[in-house]
Amino acid sequence: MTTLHLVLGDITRQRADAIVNAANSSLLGGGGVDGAIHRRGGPAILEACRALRASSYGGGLPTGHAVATPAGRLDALWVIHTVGPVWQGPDSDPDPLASCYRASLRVADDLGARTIAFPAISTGVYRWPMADAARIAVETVRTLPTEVEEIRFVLFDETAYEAFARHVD
Ligand code: AR6
Repeated sequence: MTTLHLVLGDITRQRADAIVNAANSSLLGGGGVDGAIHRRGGPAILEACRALRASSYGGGLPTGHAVATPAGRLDALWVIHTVGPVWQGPDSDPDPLASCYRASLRVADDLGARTIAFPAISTGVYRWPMADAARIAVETVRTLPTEVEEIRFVLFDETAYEAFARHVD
């Protein structure tokens, strides 16, 4: 059985088997969650990302895909990097965003992770409206078969928390 939890806070302060990073396709860092994860997790994460770029992901990680690295100094075993889509307006296809959650959970299952912490992917620099992103996130993880026992959404502010709370009992 999988339980869903919402937490208001900083994802880099979470303890979980896997922490999900809202990365970009370069895997080489950025702002927002990505910057915070690399800062607190230390250079081991970037080193592992560089190794991925030099091997399986020479062209970068495509949107909607996910890949794991060690978590460095974070209180986690792995960071699962996924690349959200950039909001292109009301006609934006929601599937790549749903795919980030599906792919991340698949990677978590492959790793044997039992707890996973997600940020609100695409809702910062990539501008996806929070209400819509929250609905997509919760509906996607709810309907996916997984061995993960706890899925935690870590929301950075009250607006994000409330948007997710609307979809979680
Ligand atoms: N903990 C939890 N949530 C956070 C944190 C944190 N420490 N910091 C920000 N948020 P973003 P994106 C929230 O921009 O939209 C990067 O430069 C934030 O308020 O991190 O997928 C990457 O390298 C927002 O609600 O990710 C990419 O280039 C949510 O996390 C690009 O940004 C996601 O914001 C990815 O953009």
